[in-house]
Amino acid sequence: MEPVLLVDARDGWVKLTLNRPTRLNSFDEALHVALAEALDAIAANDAVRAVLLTGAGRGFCAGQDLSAVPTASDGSHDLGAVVKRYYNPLILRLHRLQLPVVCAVNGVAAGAGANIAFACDIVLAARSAKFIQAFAKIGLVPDSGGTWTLPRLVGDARARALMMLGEPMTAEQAEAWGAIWKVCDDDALMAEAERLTAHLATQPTFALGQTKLLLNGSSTTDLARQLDRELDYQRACGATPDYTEGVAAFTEKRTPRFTGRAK
Ligand code: T3D
Repeated sequence: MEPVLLVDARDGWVKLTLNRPTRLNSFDEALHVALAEALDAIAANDAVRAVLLTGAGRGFCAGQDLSAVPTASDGSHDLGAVVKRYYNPLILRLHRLQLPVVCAVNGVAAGAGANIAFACDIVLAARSAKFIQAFAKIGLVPDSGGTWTLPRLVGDARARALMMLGEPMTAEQAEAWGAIWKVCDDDALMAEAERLTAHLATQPTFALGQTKLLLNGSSTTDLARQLDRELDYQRACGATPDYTEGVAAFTEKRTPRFTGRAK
């Protein structure tokens, strides 16, 4: 049987492909477990300096597999248990991973699938892709951090309408509204996403991880505290070999050779 997650180790980066194409890569338990294990292995491996997340087939991810929601013996569903066990830890893994995570949205991203994409750092989408906050269509609230992330990306008015109406946001709207970095032609998406991830894997990884931490915290703090955090993180970056190398390369007018390390 095909693995539900394809893990493809490249030179300094890893490509993760959700691989349940006949179900539009919706999440069952096996996919959750495989993705959690892969992200934990990546976090523990200093040789990995960037991640690319994408989907197999014509969709990126249709959120929860609606045919595989765990059912108790009395026939009831505790969706809170699924969210607590799988979706919340997944979003926090992506948010806290001290590496750039690129997401290549190759097709429809619905429900949790859309919000998983928005939890990544740099999102590229195929021109034919769309993002659907499908939750209201089945009587649920948006989860996987969508109510936190989407209003910050596109503003409250758009987030509210997208979530209450469940209407698709096209890839071009997503780019124009600031929800994603870039739209690519469908046949150019993967090459562009791989090129970008490979580039990030050669960059000063420690500084990029610190940048991610600063951005993650910026909307829930005040300016004075954020300035203090920038000061601390800048001090840490200034002590890295990559800072020394970056300045030397600038002075010598050559391309820097970053190690990505903190020490
Ligand atoms: O545990 C919990 O439930 C809590 C957590 C919740 C998180 C969530 O994500 S809730 C939201 C769940 N997702 C959805 O409600 C989206 C459901 N899917 C759709 O609305 C549509 O499939 C799409 C808009 C995404 C795509 O439409 P379309 O027309 O391009 O494709 P399709 O024909 O609907 O789907 C293709 C196949 O994938 C189809 O199977 P078939 O008929 O060919 O055998 C369809 O049933 C299957 N599929 C699509 N989405 C799901 C799915 N199967 C299971 N679960 C899905 N979410």
